[in-house]
Amino acid sequence: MEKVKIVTIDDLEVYKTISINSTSGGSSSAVYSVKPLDDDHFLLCSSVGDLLKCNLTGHIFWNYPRLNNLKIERVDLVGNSELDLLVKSSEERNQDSYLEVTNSRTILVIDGETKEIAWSYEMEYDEYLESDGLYNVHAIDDINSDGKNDIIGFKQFSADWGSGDEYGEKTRLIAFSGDGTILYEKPLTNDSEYN
Ligand SMILES: [Ca+2]
Ligand SMILES: [Ca+2]
Repeated sequence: MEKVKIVTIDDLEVYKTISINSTSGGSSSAVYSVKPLDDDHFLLCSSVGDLLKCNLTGHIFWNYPRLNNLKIERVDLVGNSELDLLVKSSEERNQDSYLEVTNSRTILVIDGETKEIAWSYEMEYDEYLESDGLYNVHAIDDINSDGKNDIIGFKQFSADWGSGDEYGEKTRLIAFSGDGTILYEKPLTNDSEYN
């Protein structure tokens, strides 16, 4: 939760403090910028979160997902046999910049032949706030036998950690066909499989 303080221009007194449920994760080291749009609305961006349009009550009108630490895999996923680009966020921790996130909210596939974005996946804002995004996204062998490679990743809800439900209902494997169709999304395991 972020707090934005609004000050009067005359005497710089704080006359209002707004709470915003942003994706910055309350990182104390994040750097923020605010751009007023009109009397009631402003843009909020930070060095770790998504771009948000908010009003003075803290309501978020829209959010634009952050794509950072870009990592690209070349693999044939769509179109002709030309290699395509799977665009995601790197998961390698940069020791010099702990501001960098290590998960993907968005993944993109760019068709190697047309150079156009073939499809993209964007995790819903509320789900991203809870789960921190997709981890370990990578291309895998062709599992739906359409002649193209496919993609796998997982989501893990931090609320599950340490609560005895680390591999609970909300923590899921997600597999995409190379063409963007979700092939399955299911818990990594469940009680019966433990047994
Ligand atoms: Ca291709
Ligand atoms: Ca396939």
